[in-house]
Amino acid sequence: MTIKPEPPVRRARPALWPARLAASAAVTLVATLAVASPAWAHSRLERTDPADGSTVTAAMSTVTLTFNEMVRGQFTTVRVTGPGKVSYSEGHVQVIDNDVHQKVYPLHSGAYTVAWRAISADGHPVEGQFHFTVALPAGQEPVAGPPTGPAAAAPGTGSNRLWLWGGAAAVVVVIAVLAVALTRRRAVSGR
Ligand SMILES: [Cu+2]
Repeated sequence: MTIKPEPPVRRARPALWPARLAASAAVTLVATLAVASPAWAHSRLERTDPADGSTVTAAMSTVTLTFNEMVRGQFTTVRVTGPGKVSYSEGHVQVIDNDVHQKVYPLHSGAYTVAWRAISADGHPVEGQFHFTVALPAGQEPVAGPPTGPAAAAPGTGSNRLWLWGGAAAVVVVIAVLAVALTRRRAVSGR
């Protein structure tokens, strides 16, 4: 009596490979986005008017940011926040060559933060902020100011990353749907 050895059980699960492939592709993509996104920032802020840390002693109507290259006007924002967290930005930015101009309401004496966000010529977002102080001579405080109300959240804070993650999530969903479709097809066709 001979005992035939059992053939090794092959637990082939071909229906799973598209899902695994898709999952690893999705993980790679998300990791790439998360790691690479800050490094894509190509446009660089070279100087500002008023300069970072400077003190302004006369009335001014425009804040100017000069970049090393032209930035896109669309989606480029400059929020000038002053005393009482009030936004002094008036209207949208105007982009002329490498300069981004932001009109401001008459500035009162106090500390100001300029939070900016720009889209590089190559489409990559960059952002940052700088500060300046307004110290007007006695009797020269403007009567009018910006419309009252607390400034909204600084532009670009988080929203840029949120957008990236949203895009990555959408890609993952699409890949997952494709993987399910592939798996179904294999199952129906009897592998
Ligand atoms: Cu870039």
